[in-house]
Amino acid sequence: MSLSEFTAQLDALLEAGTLAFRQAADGEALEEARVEFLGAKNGRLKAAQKGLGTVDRDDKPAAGKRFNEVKQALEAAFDEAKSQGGAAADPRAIDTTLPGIRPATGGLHPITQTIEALKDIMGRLGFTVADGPEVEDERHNFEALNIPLEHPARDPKDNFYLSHDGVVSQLLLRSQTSTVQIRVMDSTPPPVRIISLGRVYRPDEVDETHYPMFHQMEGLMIDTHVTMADLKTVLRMFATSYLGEDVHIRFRPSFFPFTEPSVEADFYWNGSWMEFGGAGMVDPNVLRAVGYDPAEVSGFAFGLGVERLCMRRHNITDIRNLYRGDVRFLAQFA
Ligand code: FA5
Repeated sequence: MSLSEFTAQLDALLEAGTLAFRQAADGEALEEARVEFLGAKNGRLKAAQKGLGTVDRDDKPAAGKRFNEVKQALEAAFDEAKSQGGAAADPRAIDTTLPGIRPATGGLHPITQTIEALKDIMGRLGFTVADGPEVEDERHNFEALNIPLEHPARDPKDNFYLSHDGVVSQLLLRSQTSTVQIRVMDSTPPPVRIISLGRVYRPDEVDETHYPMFHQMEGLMIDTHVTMADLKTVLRMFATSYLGEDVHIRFRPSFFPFTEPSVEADFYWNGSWMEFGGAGMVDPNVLRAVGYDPAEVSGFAFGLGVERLCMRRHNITDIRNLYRGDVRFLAQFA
């Protein structure tokens, strides 16, 4: 046999053997393939080795070298197949009584979970979800909400106005979700029954219950004959649904430019009252600003702090824990 015939035979053998090892579906098939190609007695490699004796004397060193290379390559292909597919797929190679390894999965942030829960509760009370942008203009954040230019709430120091090239613009990060009330009433005739959940921004000093970015749930209901009793009923039903039947809530008289009368709502927690929202009957000036007739329709609105509700529900005593990004804290809610 010539050297080239011998090496061609070896190459074909290597290719066929490697393929057979790779394609072995389980440990048994892999063992069969091993016997066929690498078997010490009748294996195909053993058979090919016999051809070595027929190669010209001068070519023998090269032929022998090639034979050893192919032998090693075939053995390596077998070892690899064994460590990967073949042996692993063999049911006898797996101890099914060992405890499994739980895959590491992520979880939703507690505030995201809270938002979903609030949508669910309010959805059952007939409120659908509306949305608005976080970058707002002064009409939606102030003017249409009956907050005139000279009102202290519009002070640039109390808001995050956007500036461009050092010039302060008329746009700001919304300081309340009440902006969405205006957007909805501008675009839909009454009746209205919506909630809106999202981020708001204020340059507040950070402490246990204040953060410069937080979430609010706005609620708005406009119809004929909506009263303060409806507002209190809805807020009470909402609070007991989310915080439990035993939660104590109270309403205090308050003031907002866009509601009259206005209240603030508190829940009782760990020995003191905590404010969780503001609410009231929509001021006739607001109804007029969006083209509604205050003689025809009335309504209530509320804006609740989502973080504070989440904190009360899960007994989180410091709002900063929600935004530290500490996995040990967050994992409790996964
Ligand atoms: C308002 O923002 C009104 N827009 C609410 C409203 C809507 C009144 C509709 C009437 C009608 P206030 O500034 O009180 O109100 O904020 C509402 C709630 O947001 C607070 O009760 C509190 O729970 C939460 N909140 C306010 N500031 C912060 C803060 N810095 N960090 C976390 N939560 C806050």
